[in-house]
Amino acid sequence: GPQVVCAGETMAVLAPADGGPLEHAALLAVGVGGAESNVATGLARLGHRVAWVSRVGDDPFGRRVVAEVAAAGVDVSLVAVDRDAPTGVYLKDPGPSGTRVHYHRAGSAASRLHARDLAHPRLAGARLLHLSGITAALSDSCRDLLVQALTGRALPGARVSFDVNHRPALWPADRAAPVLRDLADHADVVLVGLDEAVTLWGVTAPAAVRDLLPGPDLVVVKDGPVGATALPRTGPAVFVPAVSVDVVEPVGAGDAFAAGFLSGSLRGLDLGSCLRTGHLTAARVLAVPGDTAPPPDPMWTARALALSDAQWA
Ligand code: KDG
Repeated sequence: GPQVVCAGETMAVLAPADGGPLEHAALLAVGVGGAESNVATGLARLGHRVAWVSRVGDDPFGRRVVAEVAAAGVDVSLVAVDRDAPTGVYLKDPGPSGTRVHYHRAGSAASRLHARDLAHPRLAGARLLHLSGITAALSDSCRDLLVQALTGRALPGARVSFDVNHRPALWPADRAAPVLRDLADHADVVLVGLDEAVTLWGVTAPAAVRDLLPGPDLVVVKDGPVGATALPRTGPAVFVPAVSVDVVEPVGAGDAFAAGFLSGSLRGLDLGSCLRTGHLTAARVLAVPGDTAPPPDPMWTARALALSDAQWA
């Protein structure tokens, strides 16, 4: 069975082929994106056995989504095909102040995910279950899946990692803040952007985020191009600066960071090496228009992990 299980919605992505604003686009490029399947493909490409649990519509985009996730080496055998609900779609609208997203996902097949979708004997031995706060905004049954999983009832024995992933286009900060805080506090590992923590909870420093979330063994606070801080329950916090990249399109970089970080953690690396692996993996996605990218070459990663802190920075 898989070592890691990721569960959540994945959509077809339509983005202007010329990288310009959607309003004037003549051609749209079709891709695939979903926070948890982005993490799943990242982990699979880093050599882990990963299953992705989801639902898609019985439609061409559903088949496209499943085919692309499977092509990265992810086990998709537990993805259900729903005959009466469509695969979600989202549009990217690049602009001078970043990429805005527009969702067409209300009532999607994946919004019908529920806790029972994780109750499969093949998943029983997994070490890690990865989830995100996006799922909490999709439907009651989706939110129940998170609650069951985070209270250890959905996949007993697996650690749970939770990426807060507040999506303002799905729900405003005032509604999301208490829900995401409570869910995150029940996880074993939490990943959260400092920008998100500011918007949701009004905290502006990694240590303050940690104070807000006493439950998890580990909280990782990401501060974009500055770097990321891992704050364990006991022991000192570890900060590692990000690698500098020319950003082509940022969507998916957080998921790639999560894949790299969690890969390091599954391999038993120290926190600094986990953070470095996260940064290196994120850098690859930042440099392409799509939401996922092949991870760095393992030889390259090994060399980067061997650098001293001074050489890395
Ligand atoms: O993290 C990237 C995701 O946000 C993107 O791939 C689409 O899953 C997605 C979402 O709900 O925004």
